[in-house]
Amino acid sequence: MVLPKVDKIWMDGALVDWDAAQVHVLTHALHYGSGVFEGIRCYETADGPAVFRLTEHMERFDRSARMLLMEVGYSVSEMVEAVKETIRSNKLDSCYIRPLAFRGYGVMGLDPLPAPVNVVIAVWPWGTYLGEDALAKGVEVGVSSWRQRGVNASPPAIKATANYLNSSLARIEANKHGYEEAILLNEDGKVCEGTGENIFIVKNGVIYTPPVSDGILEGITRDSLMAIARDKGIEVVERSMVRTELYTADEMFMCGTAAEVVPVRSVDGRVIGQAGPITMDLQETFFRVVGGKVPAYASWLEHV
Ligand code: PPE
Repeated sequence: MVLPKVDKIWMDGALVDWDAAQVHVLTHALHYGSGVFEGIRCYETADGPAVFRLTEHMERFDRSARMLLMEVGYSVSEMVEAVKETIRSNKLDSCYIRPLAFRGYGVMGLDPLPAPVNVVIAVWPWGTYLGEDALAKGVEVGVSSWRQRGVNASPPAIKATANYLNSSLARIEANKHGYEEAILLNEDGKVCEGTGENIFIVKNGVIYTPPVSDGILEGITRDSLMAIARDKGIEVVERSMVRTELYTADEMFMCGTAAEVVPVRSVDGRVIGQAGPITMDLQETFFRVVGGKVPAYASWLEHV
């Protein structure tokens, strides 16, 4: 997406003008991918803008940083407040939110620990992620020739900037082959995730999704949809799955903060079909939840 420009960016504790949020070319993270980030969405509700599961996102940010021994310097609750302040200062009703902590300027070499850490929060309007028709009509995806790394190499559970090299390789390939998104298998050949989404299939009324131990990012949208589905009385099973199970699924969908809930129409040209009833029911409930229309899930919304 071409980045739209808003007014202010939060940088190391203060709001600065969008154009002033700059770093030196010798910033450690530019050379070694030494950063952690989050992707969060703020939605318009009847009670004003509300951020979906903001605290959980900032807790994951904190866990990512701690796994890399990175001192963010702000607590989870300070980051939560800073996100709200950034949205307010830009006067946005809905937006995408990108907190990022990275190793800064002053040190080179592969030991990152001596480098200073910078923290920023940017917000901008971000509409649909996988194209205009994706939410209603679904997308066509292909299994990538690139593999998701094993859990002992650049662990997928850490939302690190460096990890997205692999996602980008897979996305480039998928797009060049005419698919809207890629599915990554892990080194054991198990189905893992999309380049920026978790995966679900539906078979005989049961929902299946790969477990964290197969090397996925533990998505907050994934967690939300599992809870919503179980509350509807639908069985949800976390278990390993293989490529051919995707081909023979009754329904398939992907989910993530940016992508939201997207039906999958085909995998490697094997037609699954139009968006299925369970997929669309979950998608419809998801959008009502994030829009503040379902009281049972009100605690997931943090008002700005
Ligand atoms: N897997 C990966 C690899 C991933 O990047 C995401 C989010 C997910 C699963 C879903 O996680 P969650 O957002 O908590 O439900 N991808 C973010 C980055 C997208 C981007 O292009 O940048 C996002 O959706 O914000």
